[in-house]
This record gives sequence, structure tokens and C-alpha cells, in this order.
Amino acid sequence: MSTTWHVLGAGSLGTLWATRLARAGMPVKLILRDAARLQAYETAGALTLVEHGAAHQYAVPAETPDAHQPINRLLVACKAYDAQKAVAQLLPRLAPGAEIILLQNGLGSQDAVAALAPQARCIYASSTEGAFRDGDWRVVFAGHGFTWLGDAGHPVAPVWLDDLSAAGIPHEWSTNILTRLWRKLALNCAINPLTVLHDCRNGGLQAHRCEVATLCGELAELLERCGQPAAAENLTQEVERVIQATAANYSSMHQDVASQRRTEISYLLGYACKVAARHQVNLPHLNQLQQRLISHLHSLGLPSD
Ligand code: NAD
Ligand code: KPL
Repeated sequence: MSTTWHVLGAGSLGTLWATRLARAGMPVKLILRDAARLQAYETAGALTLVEHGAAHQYAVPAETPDAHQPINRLLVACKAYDAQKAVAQLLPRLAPGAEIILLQNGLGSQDAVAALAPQARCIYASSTEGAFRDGDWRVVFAGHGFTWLGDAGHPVAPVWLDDLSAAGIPHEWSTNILTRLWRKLALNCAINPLTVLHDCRNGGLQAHRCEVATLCGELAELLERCGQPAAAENLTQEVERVIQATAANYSSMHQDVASQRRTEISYLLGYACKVAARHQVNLPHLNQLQQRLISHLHSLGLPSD
């Protein structure tokens, strides 16, 4: 019997992973917030994944965090700001040698989870797949993409990558996952806050090329100072390419703000500014961007952490 995939968080990415793994015949268990959410899920009866316009249901079994079955493999699919607290309540259930796969965007939350569970192997992921919820327990697979997974402290790939292949989840084992996460963080810092402040689609930033280039210069300096020179290479060109390739899209942060949802600012721009301060790198435009974004979020009554 293969190891059960415990999926913590049945939101967009959690549902996208749980349904594809279950469809491929892997044992999957959802971990929902509490008894009320479990009751609501059991009333609905299944998760729905909408792919290429067609909806399919998957009756993935679910439980609450206080169930008793030991957890050997935990896929954490909460937002970055929820990850640490969500994993903390599962610590008594983690089996010796358990593996925790962290899907969070940005940086900071993964290290916080790893510090909480030093007995577990933590695998960090960076994904370009896109999914959103269009109803309770219902997720639309909106953007096919790729997921890189890696363990900064241990380069050997886990055997369960075969489960991902069987489930049709495009992925690759990465021996430089931190570089990938830093590069993505830098892209997100150069694009997402400005799309919120200028209230525009990604393509709208083509009218603010100087502002974008100045931020890229500071981000590249930061990446080099914190030992990530490969993530700094041609950053401005890459940001311009992404702006062009995703011109018609709203960034994830813009979507969060437009829907009055909390953003992951502390794990993106906030993390970059914190690391810059720690390394005593002076990045005035990045700091000013953070202040502008925080003021903007406050003016909308949204949290800025
Ligand atoms: P989401 O808000 O859709 O889902 C998060 C889920 O976690 C929610 O259902 C929430 O109720 C649940 N949750 C929170 N705390 C919990 C707890 N203590 N116990 C059980 N469940 C709990 O978020 P998402 O869009 O799936 O994003 C998850 C992470 O993946 C984020 O860091 C995001 O940036 C990243 N990401 C998302 C996408 C995407 O397309 N959605 C793409 C790439 C990366
Ligand atoms: O990842 C993104 C996001 O919107 O979060 C892109 C499209 C790269 C913009 O930063």
C-alpha cells in the first residue's frame, strides 16, 4: 500500500493536487480546518475540479486536524500566512521521518515550518500552475504550468515523485530550489505591488518601465548580497518578458486586493525588505514601495502583514 498523501488546506492548489492524485489511484486524505468545515464538505460529498471546461467530482475522504492516523507525507496547501499555525496543530501526528511538501509562494513560511518540525524532511516547491475557486469545494484549473520541488539540505529526490508522474502533475526535482524561489519572489516583487498601486493588469506596467527597471536593479543587488547571484541574472529582461507574456492578466496580488482578501505581502516584498535590512543593503525604492503598498492596504481596510 503506498503512503497516504495528507493534503492540508482544500483551497485552490490543495484541491488541484488532491483531485489529480486521487484520480490516479493514490491514497489521499484532506485535512480540513474543523468539524464545521468537515460537516460542510461531507454534505457536498466531493471536490469538483473543472478542467478544459468539464467538471469532474472526486470523493476524496477528509478529516479534521485532531484525527489520530499518523501522517507520513503532508502536502501543505494553505496560504503562506497560515502555514506555520496549520502545521503546528499536526505536530503530534507526524510520524518519524515524515515528509512535508510546502507549496507556499514567496519565502519565510517554509523556514518557519521547517523550524517547527526539525524531525521532518521539508521539501519546498515553486509552482507556475494556476487555479482558482469558483464555489465551495470547486476549483477551476486555469493555467497549466510546472512545479519544481527541492530540499536545500538534501539533494536526493524522493521516490514519490513517481506518484506525481502517474497523476500527470508536471514537475522536476531541483537541486537549487532556493534560487528558484528567490527568482520567483523577485519577479513577484517587481510586478505585483505595482499592479496594485497602479490598479492595472500586468501589461499596464509597460507604461512604467523606469519604475520597474529601478526595482529590478535593487532586487538584483539584494539577490547578489544574499548569495543568490544566479537568481539575479538578467532579472530586468525576465521581468519585462513576464509582463509582456502575461499582459492581459491581473497579478495574484491584484486579484487578492480586488477580492478584499489578505495578501501574502510579508512573504514577498516584506521578506525582501527584511532580508535587505539584515544584510544592511540600502534599497530605497523597494522600501518606499513597501510603505506605499502598506498604506494602500490600510486605506482599503486590508491587513498589511
Ligand atoms: P486558497 O486560499 O485557495 O487555499 C488555502 C486553503 O487553506 C483554504 O481552503 C483555507 O481554508 C485552508 N486553510 C488555512 N488554514 C488552515 C488550517 N489551519 N487547517 C486546514 N485548512 C486551512 O490558497 P491557494 O490559492 O491554494 O494558495 C496556496 C498557496 O499556493 C499560496 O501560498 C499561493 O501563493 C500558492 N500558489 C497558488 C497558486 C494558485 O493558482 N492558486 C499558484 C501558485 C502558488
Ligand atoms: O506569479 C505571478 C503572480 O501574479 O503572482 C506573475 C504572473 C509572475 C506576476 O508576478
